[in-house]
Amino acid sequence: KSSSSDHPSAPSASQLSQVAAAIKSLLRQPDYDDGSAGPVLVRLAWHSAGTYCKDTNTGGSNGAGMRYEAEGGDPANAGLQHARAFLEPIKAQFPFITYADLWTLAAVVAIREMDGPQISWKPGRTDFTDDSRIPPRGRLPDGSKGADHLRWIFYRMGFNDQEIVALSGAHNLGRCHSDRSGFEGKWVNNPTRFSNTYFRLLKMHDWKKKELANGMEQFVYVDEDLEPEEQEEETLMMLPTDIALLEDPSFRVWVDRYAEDKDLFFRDFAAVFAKLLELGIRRDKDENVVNEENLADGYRS
Ligand code: CCH
Repeated sequence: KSSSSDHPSAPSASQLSQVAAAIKSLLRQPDYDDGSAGPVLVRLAWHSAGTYCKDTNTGGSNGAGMRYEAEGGDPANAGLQHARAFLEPIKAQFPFITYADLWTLAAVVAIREMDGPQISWKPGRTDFTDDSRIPPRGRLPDGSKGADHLRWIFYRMGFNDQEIVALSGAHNLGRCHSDRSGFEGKWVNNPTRFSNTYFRLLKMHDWKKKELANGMEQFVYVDEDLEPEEQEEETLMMLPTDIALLEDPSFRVWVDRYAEDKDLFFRDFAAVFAKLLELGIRRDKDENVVNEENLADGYRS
């Protein structure tokens, strides 16, 4: 066997199942948001990977750069310290797992526990030991923009239009927080259960532009049949980027298909989320991660 097979940080299958069990048991958080850590854990994994640039092969989920101020303090990552804090006891209990593996595995476990698809995931990511390889800010999407922006951001990672729409279906989960992104509210009524409801609501409702107190614009749907207090409670929202999926003809094809066919959405989401988590990660034929340190040691895959 080549030396690369003895990857120092690759945990065994039984070690990983212990970590997965521990992640499952922390998902229920009665005092946090909608009672689950799941949605914010999914966003942590996505933002850790979504910095990838295929032309320069920089960014991506290897490294866990959000532990450093340069990335963790990016306003685009506001609120994700909660996700990292939820996972800290697991890292303490299982020091053999890297942060980069833990953050990505947590999302995969959370999605499955929230009734979503099983997503394939591989260990072996390493953690940066300084902030010298952290990608520049500005690589994550801005919710106030439109279809051109989405393409500019996601094409850079190597995704196509269908994959952009499938990934966006993650907005079935969780909510916007006015003190994090400045947007406010949730996309679906049950934001801790993974499904294709986001696509169905996107098509079904007559979304109205609303200016928030902070001057930001989002889209809302208000059920006029409800009492005013109930309306406040039940108001659902969409970001301008979500509405762009509805209005752009090439994105719209996939909104329609995913709204109709939950199984297709689950299959496509599982494939594209697995791809997201592997961006920028090079593996040898034994699936071990090839990183700059072992390349520097003369390693060849
Ligand atoms: Fe997202 N997302 N996201 N998103 N997102 C937000 C919350 C979540 C955009 C903007 C926002 C993806 C794509 C996009 C989740 C998963 C994914 C928020 C609210 C904004 C704004 C943040 C806050 O205030 O806390 C934009 C723009 C895009 C462009 O495509 C993709 C891709 C994924 C995953 C596959 C999840 C989950 C949340 C909920 C987080 C929570 O804390 O509840």
